[in-house]
Amino acid sequence: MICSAHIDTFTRDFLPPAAQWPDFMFGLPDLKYPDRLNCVSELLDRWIAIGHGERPCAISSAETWSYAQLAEKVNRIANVLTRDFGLVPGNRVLLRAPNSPMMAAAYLAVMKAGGVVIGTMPLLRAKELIYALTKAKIKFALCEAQLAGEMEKARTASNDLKHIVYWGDGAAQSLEALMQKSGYEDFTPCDTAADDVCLIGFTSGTTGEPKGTMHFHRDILATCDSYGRHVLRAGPDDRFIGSPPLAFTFGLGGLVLFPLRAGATMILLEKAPPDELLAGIARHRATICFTAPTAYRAMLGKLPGHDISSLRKCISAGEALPQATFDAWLAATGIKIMDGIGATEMLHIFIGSPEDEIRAGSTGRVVPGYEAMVIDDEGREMPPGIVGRLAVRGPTGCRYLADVRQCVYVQSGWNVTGDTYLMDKDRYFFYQARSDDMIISAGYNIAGPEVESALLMHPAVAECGVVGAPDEERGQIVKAYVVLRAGHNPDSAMTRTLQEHVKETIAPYKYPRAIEFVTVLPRTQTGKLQRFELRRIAAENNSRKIAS
Ligand code: 3UK
Repeated sequence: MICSAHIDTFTRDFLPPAAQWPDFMFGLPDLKYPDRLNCVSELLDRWIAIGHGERPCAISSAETWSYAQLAEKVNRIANVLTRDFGLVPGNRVLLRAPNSPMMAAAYLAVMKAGGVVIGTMPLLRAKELIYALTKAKIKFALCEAQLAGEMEKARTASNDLKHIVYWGDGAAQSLEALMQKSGYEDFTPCDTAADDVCLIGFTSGTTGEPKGTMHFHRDILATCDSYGRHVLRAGPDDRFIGSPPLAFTFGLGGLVLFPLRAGATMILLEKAPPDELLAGIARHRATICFTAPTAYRAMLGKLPGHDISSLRKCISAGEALPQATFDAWLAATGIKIMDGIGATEMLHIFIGSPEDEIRAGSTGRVVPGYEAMVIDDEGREMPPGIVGRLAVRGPTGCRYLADVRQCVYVQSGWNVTGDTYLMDKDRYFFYQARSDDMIISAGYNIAGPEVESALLMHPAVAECGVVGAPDEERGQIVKAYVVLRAGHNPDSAMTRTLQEHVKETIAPYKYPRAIEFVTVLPRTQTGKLQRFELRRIAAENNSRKIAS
């Protein structure tokens, strides 16, 4: 029995019962961690100890911190939390800020002090903050002052939250002011167990209430030592940039954990819409970019005028990377985008291949350290070539905070992500759809993303979303919502052109019988297409049609 360092045992008390855990696998030699482990010692302090302290670590538009400077900020924040506010190991701390070196420092400080960090997206409203505060019984918050509005509203409505410390406003009691005390520059890492919880990632909650996924100190290193080391393969000269918020584990891994594990540099942009991401890559000579497929598409139109020759690796996740996007990016930049599927439950990417093994149209092969298979509705493993549900297990996995949906995600020791996949004989995985996004039209199963990929191959299409619309005769029909590129007309001739294009590209029965032209598509803060929203619109339109 490993001895927890948590004095506040809340996260341990609300872990799922052992029988509902996924199987964890540590076969890879890189994944053998000692029983006592604080991930921040490994990610950050180790570099100082081996003389890497003067290397650039965190860059924002305003400043550059070396490894030693970041480590000192982390120590100072950890001292403020424990000495000024009485944080004890196991306490939860909510963070609220745009991506910035200070936000990264706050993440690391909470974990170094043995606390449990809960990052939140800047756009969240008080209602969503209160949900997290209540669900995870959070007493402390660190917040960038510009985001105080919703934070204060949440404070009044929360029984749990006792202390909010702001930074960035120059106030006498600001976090920076408190950090200045002498003696705060050093902090001994809390002697946590490898399996003490250090992070709760909330899922985006597109289907019901957000779920809190709990991750251990060892999980933080495991994602770096599986995907990071074996697929991404970054080095100390790499400079990481990207758009996902750190509150989204895709962003935390890609912009903080992987760079630190490699001794590299993180470039943290407060806002990274396509223009600013491109400008950031050029200005800071970024070498590795993490973002979503839509952002690669949007950047394609804006490449002229930006010198992105420093870039050597591009990673895409969050939703499927259509082949048209892969091809266009390769043609424009010479870089093969590395697609990878990850999930908040799994912490980061578990299927995805290094550049030299990429096959266009496939998410890739399983990441070393993980196992993946396609199963049928009864949970039986399917041979190559059969479409079914994706199941995965490895060093990380799903542990929901007090949530009955644990038994939906974890079945017989496997994490069942809710995605439909096909694996070929070479063990490459091909994404089909979210299991609940399959369109069933006149008895045919049609995967919306496949129709989207076909549409995106047409030069007139900028963005699109394909869902099932209710239809009396066929049950559902394939309906496409299309954003056209500038200079193309949203008329019936275009509808026919696109329908013909799909029929010529994939099996004709999959063509969109209805096409609606729109100017934007509904997306989550993490860049995912909100298909449920399109389905709702499609169903509403339909009932209006029936009524009229
Ligand atoms: C979908 C993909 C096809 C898939 C995430 C990388 O997206 C992340 O986490 P979420 O919890 O969503 C998980 C679900 O998103 N998805 C993600 N990547 C792909 N579908 N191709 C992909 N490449 O439905 C999955 O089940 O928001 C991604 C790293 C960390 C993450 N949290």
